Amino acid sequence: TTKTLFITGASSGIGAATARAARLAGWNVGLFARSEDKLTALVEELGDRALALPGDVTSLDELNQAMANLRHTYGGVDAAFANAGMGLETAGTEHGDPDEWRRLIDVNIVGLLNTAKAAIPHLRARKGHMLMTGSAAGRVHIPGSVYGASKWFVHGYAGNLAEEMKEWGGRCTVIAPGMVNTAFFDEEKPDKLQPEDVADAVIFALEAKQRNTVREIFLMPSD
Ligand code: NJP
Repeated sequence: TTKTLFITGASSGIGAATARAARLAGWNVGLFARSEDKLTALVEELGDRALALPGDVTSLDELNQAMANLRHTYGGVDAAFANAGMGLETAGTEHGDPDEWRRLIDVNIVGLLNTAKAAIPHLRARKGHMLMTGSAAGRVHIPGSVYGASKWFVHGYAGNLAEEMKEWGGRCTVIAPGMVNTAFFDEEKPDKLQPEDVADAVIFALEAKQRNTVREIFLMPSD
């Protein structure tokens, strides 16, 4: 049977590239993000094995509804990629704005927890796989220390969630890219990763044999 992947932040960048790569690899895909118009356009491109699921990761209710809708459409959910996230050039400490810190933490941290909480009851039924986008920025603090710390959280959480999921045969993976050419940064630079390159890493982890777990992938531009 065809497997099904749920993706947050699917309207652009790494999430959209992963949706395309997963369809090519034969997966059904559920596309979650706030921009309904972009999700609809992507479904038109990908066909009837893709489903638009508009919503905001800061809402557990919206995620629960999306997961139920995805299971209803394709019969189950095998994997979930918690990829939605925001950057903040001004997320430093001395010059940062506490209201902006809270917004960033709500999306990058609470949004991740909400996504895992909504996905796990579905994944459990299929010994499924949770993937999330961390960052090499957790080590080097780009773009801003609060952003870097929010991505460090992803890595710390994943190691612990992996233990929870092991109890029922589930797997957990963090994809940690260096800088990627997406809407995340304003300027295009040739020395960045392409979103398709990050998508390849996601597919590698997804398609690893069930007896193996890819725990973390650090993907950096070679130069
Ligand atoms: O950026 P972008 P990326 N609820 O801006 C969605 C991490 N990362 O692909 O809601 C639901 O093209 C937003 O959709 P919309 C980064 O931290 C990046 O680069 O419609 N969705 C869009 O689809 C992030 O975790 C780099 O606006 C929400 C997506 O998130 C992940 O990669 C390096 C949302 C953002 O797509 C994907 O970012 C690195 C919400 N509240 C890690 N807020 C890099 N680009 O260099 C946002 O190490 N989204």
